[in-house]
Amino acid sequence: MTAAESVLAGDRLALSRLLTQVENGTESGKATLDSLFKHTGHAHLVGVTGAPGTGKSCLVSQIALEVRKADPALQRSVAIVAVDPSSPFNGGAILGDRVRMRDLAGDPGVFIRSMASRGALGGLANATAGVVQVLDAAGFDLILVETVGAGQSEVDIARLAHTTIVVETPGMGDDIQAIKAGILEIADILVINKADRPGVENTERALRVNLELGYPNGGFHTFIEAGHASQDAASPSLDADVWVPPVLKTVAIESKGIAELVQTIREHREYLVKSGLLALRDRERLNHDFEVLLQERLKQDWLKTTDPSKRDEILSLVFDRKLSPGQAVERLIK
Ligand SMILES: Nc1nc2c(ncn2[C@@H]2O[C@H](COP(=O)(O)OP(=O)(O)O)[C@@H](O)[C@H]2O)c(=O)[nH]1
Ligand SMILES: [Mg+2]
Repeated sequence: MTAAESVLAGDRLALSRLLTQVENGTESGKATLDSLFKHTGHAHLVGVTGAPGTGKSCLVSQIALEVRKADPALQRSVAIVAVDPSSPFNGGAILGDRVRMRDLAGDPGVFIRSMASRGALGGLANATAGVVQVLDAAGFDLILVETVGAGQSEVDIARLAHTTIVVETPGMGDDIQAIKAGILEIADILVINKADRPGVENTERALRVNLELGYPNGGFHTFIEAGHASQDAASPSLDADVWVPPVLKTVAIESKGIAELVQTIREHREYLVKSGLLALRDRERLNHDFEVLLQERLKQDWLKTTDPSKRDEILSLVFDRKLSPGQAVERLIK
């Protein structure tokens, strides 16, 4: 059996090995990923982002537990990817909660993976995209990706995910901070975790006020999405109701609010399917991946046929302000 066949057959060891290869960007990993691509497109991808310590790991494992127990007949499988090099998934809350850890770990329908490295060429975002693709091909119905909310990674995860959950805690979202971070622009669902703590009402009010600023006509996201949409069949139907991100309260360590959160994820997916946005986002993401690879490939090919000393020579003219970067590129290409 090839590695791809083993993964498709549900071999967990083969899956782990492949994920390591994909993370490290090895040639055989890439080749297997290519051969698995036609099996992707089935999973629902949920990104969970927020500041360190907001309870993302707790929430993610609670969501997994809820999905596994909610509808046993469906046997929906869940994969968790933790993208937080500073605090691996098993180093945080999960270990502090051994009973639930055991629940998850003993469940063959749940697979947990921490991104061990920062990713080889193309960085963490690229490595994460590959890992998610493998898990999708391996047949997981729901893939939860936990990332630390820090600038670019949030945007990357929003591009990757169908549903982006932004996690706040009381005392964190009380000012205009949330908007500054551009967080509301990527949130499909806002969660105030640690709702057992004081100040929940303030956080909730602040988030709602910010949301109203973002949705003056109730159409913030629609506007953004429509800007990307071409006039083809995948354009979202204008009749579809606009999705205004709901604000939910949870206490992850007490499993409170989790069923509602899972229900909201389900509703968001239904909304995406009905409005045509699911297909649109999928196309946008694949288009982006294609563009990135094309650029990288053309650059690599070009570098192979170019004398590096010529490049340095022209670059030094830029350093001396004799050429602009634009002029330097033109001269080098000619
Ligand atoms: N009081 C309270 N503590 C929580 C809640 N959820 C998580 N925590 C605690 O917050 C800490 C950080 O949680 P963790 O899931 O590791 O946060 P992450 O860094 O966002 O992944 C842990 O000590 C958790 O036990 C909650 O709802 N209420
Ligand atoms: Mg964590």
